[in-house]
Amino acid sequence: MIERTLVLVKPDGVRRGLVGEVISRFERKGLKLVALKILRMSREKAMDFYSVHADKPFYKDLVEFITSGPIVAMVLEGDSAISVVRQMIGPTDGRKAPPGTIRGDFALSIQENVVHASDSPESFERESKIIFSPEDYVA
Ligand code: FUP
Repeated sequence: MIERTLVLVKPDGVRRGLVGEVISRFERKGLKLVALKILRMSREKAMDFYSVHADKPFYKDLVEFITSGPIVAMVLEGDSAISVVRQMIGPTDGRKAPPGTIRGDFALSIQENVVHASDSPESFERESKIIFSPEDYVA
């Protein structure tokens, strides 16, 4: 089934110059970019974006981190895009993520793990609306 998913290159990935690497991996896989922007998340949007983690001990740090610098946000489209992209980024903890995944190849941290990707169609619907407007998408 053709799906869309949201990917963020987080502030650590942008600072380290990994934007091209991340986009390139998804393009080579065959996923299509349908929206793309660079932005700095406001505190309000970050709190909303990570609201599912509001009761977790790491929530405050997570909001601080995602607002610490510019991020690159994109919407990718393709067959089973949500699960394909989740496989390509690897598990949350960069130390445990297998080589060949983005986090496995570029992260050694659970917080500074280079990328975010939606984990379900419902997450995509909610998260993408925080960042993109309908006019940001290619026709
Ligand atoms: P993921 O879906 O793999 O991005 O991971 P989660 O939704 O479980 O967590 C969201 C973000 O919270 C992670 F990217 C990093 C952060 N986090 C921590 O900082 N500490 C933790 O113990 C778990 C997650």
